[in-house]
Amino acid sequence: MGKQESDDKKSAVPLTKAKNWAALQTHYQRTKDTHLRTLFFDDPTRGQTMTAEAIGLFLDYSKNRVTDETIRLLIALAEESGLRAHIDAMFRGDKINTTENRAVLHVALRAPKTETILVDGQNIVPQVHAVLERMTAFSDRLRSGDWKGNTGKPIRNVVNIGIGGSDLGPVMAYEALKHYSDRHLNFRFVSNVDSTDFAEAVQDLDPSETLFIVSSKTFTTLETMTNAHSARAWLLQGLGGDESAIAKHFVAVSTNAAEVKKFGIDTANMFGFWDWVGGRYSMDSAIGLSTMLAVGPENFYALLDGFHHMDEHFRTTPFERNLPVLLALFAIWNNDFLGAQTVAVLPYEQYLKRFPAYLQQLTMESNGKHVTLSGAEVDYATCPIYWGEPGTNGQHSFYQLIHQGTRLIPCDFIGFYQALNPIGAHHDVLIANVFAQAEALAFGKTLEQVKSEGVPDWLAPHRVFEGNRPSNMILAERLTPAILGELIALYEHSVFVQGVIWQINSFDQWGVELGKVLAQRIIPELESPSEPALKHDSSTNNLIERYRKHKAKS
Ligand code: G6Q
Repeated sequence: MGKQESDDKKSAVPLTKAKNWAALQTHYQRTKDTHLRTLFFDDPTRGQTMTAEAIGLFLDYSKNRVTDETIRLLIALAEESGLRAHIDAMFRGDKINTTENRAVLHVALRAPKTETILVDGQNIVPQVHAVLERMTAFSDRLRSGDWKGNTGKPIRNVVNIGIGGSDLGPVMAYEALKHYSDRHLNFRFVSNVDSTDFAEAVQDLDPSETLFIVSSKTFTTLETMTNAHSARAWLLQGLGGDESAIAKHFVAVSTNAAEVKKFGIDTANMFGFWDWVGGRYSMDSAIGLSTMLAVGPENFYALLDGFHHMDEHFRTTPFERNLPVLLALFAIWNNDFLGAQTVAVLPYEQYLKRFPAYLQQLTMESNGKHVTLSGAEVDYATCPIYWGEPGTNGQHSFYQLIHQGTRLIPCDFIGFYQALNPIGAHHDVLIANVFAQAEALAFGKTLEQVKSEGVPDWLAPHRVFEGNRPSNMILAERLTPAILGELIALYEHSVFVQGVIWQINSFDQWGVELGKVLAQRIIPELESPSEPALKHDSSTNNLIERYRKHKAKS
């Protein structure tokens, strides 16, 4: 980080002292009692005008508790926060991840070959495409059966071993794009250090037809290395202990060639990426190798195109029509002014069943921060809790709380005009439900309405829906690889915008560290044959002693 940059960061006006923050607070006090029913009654065109459409995505934001003035002030806040300069700095490759002194260039992973993006004076775009070409060649060989296992059989099973950013993206993309995948290949994903995860993933697999992808940026992550070693032992046991089998059955995705080699994987079978790709922003790097193997290089390139379309939309579109910016500003409004503590992401598309889990890491690891870039404690709420399930399933469980509970839960609904597996009336029923949910949340049902339906007085309060629950509706034609790329990049950039406004570093994750360090200390205490001298607090000491007493003696 240059001195100038650090001085700029230090001199940023604290968010709560920003002119437009104060203006938004006043505005909130003035408008907080206005119901969405009133906003829609006062402006019958609201449902058409409060929408934005670009690159095949349609956003209806009319059911947020906002007026034109709210949006004007939120955009003014974004401008006052220097959002434009921050966007340019990210795309230019400035080291905006200041606590790790790194550039943040997931946008380079999907940049066309003709672009130039410099990191430390070097154009990184050719390196990105070189890896993509190697991935393509490998995918073609494996998918065609040309890549053979040690006994000469083609590969039928692909097991990705990775965790966090090296797992959630690959799993989500595999599920999301299953429609486009080669059904002759089986895909499994092992992440948890719980041995059940590995055992169940391989229990019906033939080692001679199985390829492991060890996906780890650092190649030192405890869970991944533990699973990789178990995979190695399982494979060697199944193939008669022939060490030369490793080269045919293991590939690595990593930035750490030395550790890959140490593990015994030929670096010719390693697909690299770079320190300017954060784990949770890496699914479109070589970490997406399992995705490419599943859907083929052409679909993978279409996915990258989708990401890139959103990058360009984000970089060049005025804020008032900029989808990630709008999504971020409503999130800030709901979080910091309306006091919402969570956001529910509710895709009405079964293939997106892992999308909420993926977004949990993207949003909460990025913006779950309590100090600003300059190290000052924030005096406002940062990242809300993200969660969700596909519709309509959630409607029959937790939606009750969204409709009638005491907490405000803004919802992002995602739906498609066309089903990938059209059968009878299913899709109309599905989409009727998502529209109905957003309608019910916004407008509710008053006591008068309930009574007019003949509901007795004693029952009426239970049947009242307050409404005024905000939601976004995101629609697209159908779930294609390109649309998936756009959706992911939409949230990536929305997270970035929120981080800029909150003045935090969205790209480090120091919070993950402490537990890791403490676990390393406890492992030998659990394994030690003699009683260890425990120096933890009384609770941790007691738990360790109890576990040692009761654990199965192996
Ligand atoms: C993501 C985080 C984290 C990381 C995992 C796996 O942004 O950094 O989830 O992806 O801890 O790390 P490795 O890829 O190094 O194994």
